[in-house]
Amino acid sequence: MINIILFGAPGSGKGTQSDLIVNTYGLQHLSTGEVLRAEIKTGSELGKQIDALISEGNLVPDEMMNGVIEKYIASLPKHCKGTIFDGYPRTVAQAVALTSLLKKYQMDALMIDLMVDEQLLIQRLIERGKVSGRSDDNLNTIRHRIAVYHDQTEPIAHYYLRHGNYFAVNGNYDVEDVFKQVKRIIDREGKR
Ligand code: B4P
Repeated sequence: MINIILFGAPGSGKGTQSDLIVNTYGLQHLSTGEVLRAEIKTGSELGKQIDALISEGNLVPDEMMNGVIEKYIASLPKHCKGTIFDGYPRTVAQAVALTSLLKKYQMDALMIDLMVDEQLLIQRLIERGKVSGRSDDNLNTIRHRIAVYHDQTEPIAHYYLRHGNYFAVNGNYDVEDVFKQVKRIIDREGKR
């Protein structure tokens, strides 16, 4: 079993690489961004609150996200090959919660950090905004999301670095070239 935390700034390619990993390795995929967008689509009161936070480029509260992950891990089939955590954890509190949850089920996870230059992140998200219809893919919100990433999310990389299960990838290349790097890490670490 291999659990992978796909990490990186907004637009670094977490969702894109997750799809390739799922197709190649048959892992389960949990995108917290997708879970939240699905809740917004239901039109529920909770969805409205989430929508207001995401549209401004802010994170949703840790307790809400940790609850989602707890339910997800408890529902995993016994013989699954592992999970890609796409967009989670995004704060140190979420990282601490994930570590203790995985421990409870005798599991661990490695982190793959997709490192992309800021100008390229902005360019990709502006491009995606032309077709995604996402309320957070506009220049002002993108800038705020990147600032939130540096402030609240980036410190998690040090947490995994300290625990010795951190791997960086140069995410500036095209999708296939980034995937080659990701694949090398999974093939090597999956054998341990
Ligand atoms: P997410 O849905 O996680 O999305 P993201 O960070 O915007 O994008 P991602 O990195 O997946 O980029 P993608 O592959 O699509 O988060 C959305 C929001 O939800 C957050 O801002 C937050 O408010 C909330 N949220 C989610 N999880 C949370 C949590 N745990 N706690 C609190 N709040 C949470 O790539 C972007 C674009 O680039 C695409 O158009 C793609 O085609 C293109 N692209 C990708 N790789 C490329 C490459 N190598 N070359 C060229 N183009 C590439």
